[in-house]
Amino acid sequence: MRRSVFFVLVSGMAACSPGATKDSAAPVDSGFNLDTDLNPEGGIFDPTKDNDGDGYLFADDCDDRNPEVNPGAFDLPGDAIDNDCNGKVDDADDCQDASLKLESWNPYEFAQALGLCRFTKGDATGKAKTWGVLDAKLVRADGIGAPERVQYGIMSKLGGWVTPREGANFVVLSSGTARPPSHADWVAPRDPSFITSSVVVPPAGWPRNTAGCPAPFDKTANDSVNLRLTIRVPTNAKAFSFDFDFYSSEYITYACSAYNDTFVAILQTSVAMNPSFGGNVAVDGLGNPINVNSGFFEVCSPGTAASGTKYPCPKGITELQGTGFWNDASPQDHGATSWLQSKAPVAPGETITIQFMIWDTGDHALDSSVLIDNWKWDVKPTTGPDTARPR
Ligand SMILES: [Ca+2]
Ligand SMILES: [Ca+2]
Ligand SMILES: [Ca+2]
Ligand SMILES: [Ca+2]
Repeated sequence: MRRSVFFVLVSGMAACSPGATKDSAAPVDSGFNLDTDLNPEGGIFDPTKDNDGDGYLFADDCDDRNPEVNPGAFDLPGDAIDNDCNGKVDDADDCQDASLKLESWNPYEFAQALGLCRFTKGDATGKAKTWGVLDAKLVRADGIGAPERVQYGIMSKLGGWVTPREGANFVVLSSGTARPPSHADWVAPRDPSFITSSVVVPPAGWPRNTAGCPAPFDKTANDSVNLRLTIRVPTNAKAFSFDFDFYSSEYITYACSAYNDTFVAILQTSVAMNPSFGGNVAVDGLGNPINVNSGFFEVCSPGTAASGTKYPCPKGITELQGTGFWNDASPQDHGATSWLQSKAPVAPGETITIQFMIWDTGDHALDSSVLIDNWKWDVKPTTGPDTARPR
């Protein structure tokens, strides 16, 4: 009876008690004792305080005995608990991103297309202090300046085969044009390539190449675009994941050269990560970046690069059709990774910054693009960052 009594007494103070509807008709136990009945450990339970130490007072917290349940948590699907105290059990955020437009220039809509559609403020308190996006910007690789508008877009499909991993849309960033070949502003990623005059300084440690391939000639990020998000992490999240699909026109002629473009996702977190990763969480298990030299580059026509590297291309070229990363006369030009999933650690409740960015390395030609989608929080810690094929 302890549980039933608890919910009867607090029903007017905490609107989102799990099980409140089911239990509220139960008879009141006249022998109720505030100190011993409410706290399962038998300690003092104080309705004026934050009894579980999760940063949310009893009045704001729908389960003040469980630090994993509060208005700052994300609602974990399938556990039959209203983890985020919004009164609905197991309700995932519906990003309702179907109405977003290809040519959007609102960075918050790019977060929404990714699957991040809870927005909050840095000075929020009490129940209003939820997890969510605090700030969103579309900038160059140095975190300032404005990319050309055609370098970013929101798409529901690319070519004949590539569709979202979550919701109705995904984000596209490009060192060329983030437009389908049917669009008036599209420029072929190779011959001629999309070329701007933008040359900026990338994050510390970049650009770099895969071990065994030539280092970049210069240390600049050319024609860069950077979706920069500042996010308050849910109080119950220890990791997050996102999906991406990297395309490059460098295959196969320029594979393993000093020109290789890389997609990076630079994470700023309080969790210690392997410093050799250069802050990048879109890495394989060895810390290698995702580029034309990655073992994940499997959507292509088989060949051997000038470096001697063999590309078995087990996923074939079907996914390239209609994407613009395609040459009827020479199917061995262009390739992609297909959808991959990266996972990285965070500390519960902290504020992180993640910068999804891509640029041309070595010059401004031979463009690369990346599709990004399906942001998800995880209550389980990860040993990553690491990248794998999603299930
Ligand atoms: Ca609390
Ligand atoms: Ca909920
Ligand atoms: Ca839940
Ligand atoms: Ca370019």
